[in-house]
Amino acid sequence: MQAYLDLVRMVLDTGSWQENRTGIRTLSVPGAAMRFDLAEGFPAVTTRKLPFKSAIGELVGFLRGTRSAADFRALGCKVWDQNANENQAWLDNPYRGGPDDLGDIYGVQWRAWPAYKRVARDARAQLDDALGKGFQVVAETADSLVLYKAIDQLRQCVETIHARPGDRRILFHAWNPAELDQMALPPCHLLYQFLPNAQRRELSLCLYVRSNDIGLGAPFNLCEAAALLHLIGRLTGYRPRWFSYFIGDAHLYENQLDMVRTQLDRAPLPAPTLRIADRIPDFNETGVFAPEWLEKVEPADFVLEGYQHHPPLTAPMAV
Ligand code: UFP
Repeated sequence: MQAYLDLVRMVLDTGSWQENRTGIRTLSVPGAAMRFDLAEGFPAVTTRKLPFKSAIGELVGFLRGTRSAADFRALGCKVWDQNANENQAWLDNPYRGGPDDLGDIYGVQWRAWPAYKRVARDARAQLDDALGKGFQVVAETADSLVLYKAIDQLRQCVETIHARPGDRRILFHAWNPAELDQMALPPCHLLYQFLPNAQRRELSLCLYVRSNDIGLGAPFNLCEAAALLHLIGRLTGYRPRWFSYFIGDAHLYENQLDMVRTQLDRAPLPAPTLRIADRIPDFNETGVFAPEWLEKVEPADFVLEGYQHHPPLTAPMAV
């Protein structure tokens, strides 16, 4: 995790102070990146204790399309409680469905992106094509039909890795402009692209994060995305390899500076490894292609092995 410590150092050394909606200033840098070779180990922060169970609980919630902080809590993740129930802008939002509701956040877009098509009334071939792909007519206007389908982007990615690994279009997106106003928090990690290497049977991932809290958010987001890459690699029979992590606004909140400075005084420890439970079939070993494990997987199926870390450190999360 030297790459993470280098990023912290870079933000401390070159960042400039910015005001933002949370009321807590940040030291910010516009544009940053990290790259990890997952063959060398799992990118868990070692200069403090990573909240691994919480991060995995959140990932599993996303995989199930969860939109309730109560569901995240049941999976072992409490990070959504404040966003659901204490952020005044969300409490006043007409789309909030009651206590614990988070709206159409990440997982809803990953697993059920609401997609519409408009087809001219006389375009019979287009209509047949859309109906064949699972769209349904939901409205009519004088000259056209409106069709709807919830797109499972993640499942489509897994199926494409399996069927056409040379495809350069294997990605899923959470930034749905039509629904940004229906979310407790617009997505931060928002674009995931998978890059299979069929010859080496290696799978790589590029992730784009528009806004990243480097103290608390980045270690969490790194862990989740790397675990997702491991899971998808297992389901498709690919070894996880390069994980590239691109950040738009990379920032440290003023009230986290002590925490990260303490981390810079600590020497990073060897990277742990991630083990995924045997019950989840490895396509290479079993020949069983079972993408339904995307929603059947449980937090306990992810185990961090050989994790050495320095003592825990905490800082408040800006909401
Ligand atoms: N944030 C992350 N990672 C996440 C997430 C939030 O770093 O996965 F959901 C941080 C980034 C930023 C704040 O500090 O939360 C979101 O605020 P904004 O929408 O104003 O960028």
